[in-house]
Amino acid sequence: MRKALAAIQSAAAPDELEALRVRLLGRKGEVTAQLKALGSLPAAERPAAGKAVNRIKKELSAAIAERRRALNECLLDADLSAGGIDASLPGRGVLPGSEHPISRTLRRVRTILAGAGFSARSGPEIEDEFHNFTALNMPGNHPARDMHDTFYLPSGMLLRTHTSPVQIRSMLAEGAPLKIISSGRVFRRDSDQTHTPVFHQVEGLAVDEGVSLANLKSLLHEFAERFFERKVQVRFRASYFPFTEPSAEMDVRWEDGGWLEILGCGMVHPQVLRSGGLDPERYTGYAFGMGVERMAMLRYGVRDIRRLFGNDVRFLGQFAP
Ligand code: 2NL
Repeated sequence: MRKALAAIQSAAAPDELEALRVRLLGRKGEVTAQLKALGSLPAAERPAAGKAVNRIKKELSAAIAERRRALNECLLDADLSAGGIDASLPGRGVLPGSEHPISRTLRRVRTILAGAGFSARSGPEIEDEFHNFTALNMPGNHPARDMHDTFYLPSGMLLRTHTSPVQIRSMLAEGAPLKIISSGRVFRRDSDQTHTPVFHQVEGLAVDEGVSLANLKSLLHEFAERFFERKVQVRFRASYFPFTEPSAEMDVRWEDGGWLEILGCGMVHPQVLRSGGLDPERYTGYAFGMGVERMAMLRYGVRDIRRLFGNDVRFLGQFAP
């Protein structure tokens, strides 16, 4: 027994240890032979002898297992210090990514409007006062400028407070007719349950001869039904924006019977057409704008806007298509 234990301790490689195990505990091994020999003992001696052999078998098994573990560890250490790869480690695991709910909503809105003939335009996030305010019928002393909580840069430029300056630039660069959407990040100094300093807008603008309020209403009704994927009732409530006249807000009838505001719209103010280089005697236009976060919250039932910006993968993973 002591010799067997010593042999196990000094086994230098897994193969050697395995040969030892077969010799001791295998079917034709020494311990097995002793177990078989029990049958030829006098009946009175059998229980005690049997117990002793079984104890030896257990001890040897344990010693072999321990030695095998130690040998494997040595091999792994040698492998690692030789710069090898530890194939015994579990993989890191790969979590599938998913499109952000804001991106999904933005893509959805753009796709629907593209289907209605609007093509996308983009412009700078750092703007000047003219394109962000003055051209939109908000002169220097206009109170609506305060409501926009603008971030001003030391240079006198500003972070755009809406995507409308893109539409002004497009009117100036391309003239009429025009049927475009602009979307992207906008910036306002505001932060609470329903406001973040950076958020996303989509705006649409259609200018041509004979564009009417009826055109605007039918487009937006159709848009709401495609966005929410069901027949919806809508209503237009009179409102005010400096850049449209008349102005309205569109509400959608919700499942609980209440009305929910989803966007603002109106006929482009003649002064704004003029700032865009267009003749308001010849052309009319409609425009609308919506907050992408608000649309995403309505569609996905998110209550706190900050969830959309928390980058919590447990939250974001729920929006895989
Ligand atoms: C809202 C409402 C609106 C517009 C945006 C617009 C742009 C030009 C001329 C006239 Cl260049 N109007 N944009 C018009 C009405 C409403 O946005 O609630 N946005 C989140």
